[in-house]
Amino acid sequence: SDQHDTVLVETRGRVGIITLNRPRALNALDAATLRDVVAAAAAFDADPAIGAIVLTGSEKAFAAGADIKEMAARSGPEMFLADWFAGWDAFTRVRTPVVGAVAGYALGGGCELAMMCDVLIAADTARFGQPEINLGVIPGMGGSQRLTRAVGKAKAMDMVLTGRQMDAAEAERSGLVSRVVPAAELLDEALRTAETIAARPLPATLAAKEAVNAAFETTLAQGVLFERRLFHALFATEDQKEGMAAFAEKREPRFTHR
Ligand code: CO8
Repeated sequence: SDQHDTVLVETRGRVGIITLNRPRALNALDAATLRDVVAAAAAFDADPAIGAIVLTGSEKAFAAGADIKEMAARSGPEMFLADWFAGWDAFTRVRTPVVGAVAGYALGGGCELAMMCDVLIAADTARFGQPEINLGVIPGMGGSQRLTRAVGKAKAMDMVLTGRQMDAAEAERSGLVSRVVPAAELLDEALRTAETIAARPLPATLAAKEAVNAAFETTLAQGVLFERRLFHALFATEDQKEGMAAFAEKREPRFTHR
């Protein structure tokens, strides 16, 4: 396992694991964490031996927000000229599917980072919130947009305007997370899910992620057309031929691209 300043990076089979590791700051996301998470994710993305990524934190906190102490004294022009938080966009450009595994606090930037993951699994201890309003600001890493798309206007307005937290059950009810599991099973469940994804034919996996993400960027007609063209393109892959032949022959497929 590889040591960075703010994250632990390891691989298990075809799964790359990134663990936020600033326990004394409840994994608050400072500039060094941004650098390390993006670098680790990009390295896994470039590694053909990795088919899925798990991003997780600690038992107590996935991440308790952007690092407030790092930002507190900055001026408006400084924030603007540094384009504070823009670096996180690189995390959303990772093509390899990312499974987020959240236990404890996912607040502010922590909630926003969780929402950048593709599949989000929560421990029953997870708490999600956008408390920035209590600091005199608003979400700055996409929360007002991704939370609204995830849970709709009613819940998003409620959370962003009051700063109140959602527990894991409400997060699942609201469609913010894919599944809730007992805290002791969180990492196993996330790893199993990532292994499942990593075992699927890679061209279809990458196309599937692009197609779902297109739903957030396009009209319905454009999105449906984009999906259909990707679907057609997959007929140019060995894995489509093998997958459909294996079905007809009632045997397990042997995929080329994984
Ligand atoms: N930034 C920096 N340090 C933090 C953060 C954070 N977001 N969250 C916790 N820490 C630090 C604490 O300061 C404390 O450090 P120290 O021991 O040196 O005092 C340590 O982590 C442990 O935290 P607590 O002692 O507070 O632990 P508790 O268990 O008592 O409380 C809470 C846990 C409820 C999560 C509490 O820590 C908390 O409320 N944290 C802040 C939550 C928050 O507001 N998050 C949103 C951050 S803002 C954001 O993400 C979007 C951008 C907005 C810009 C804001 C500019 C000012």
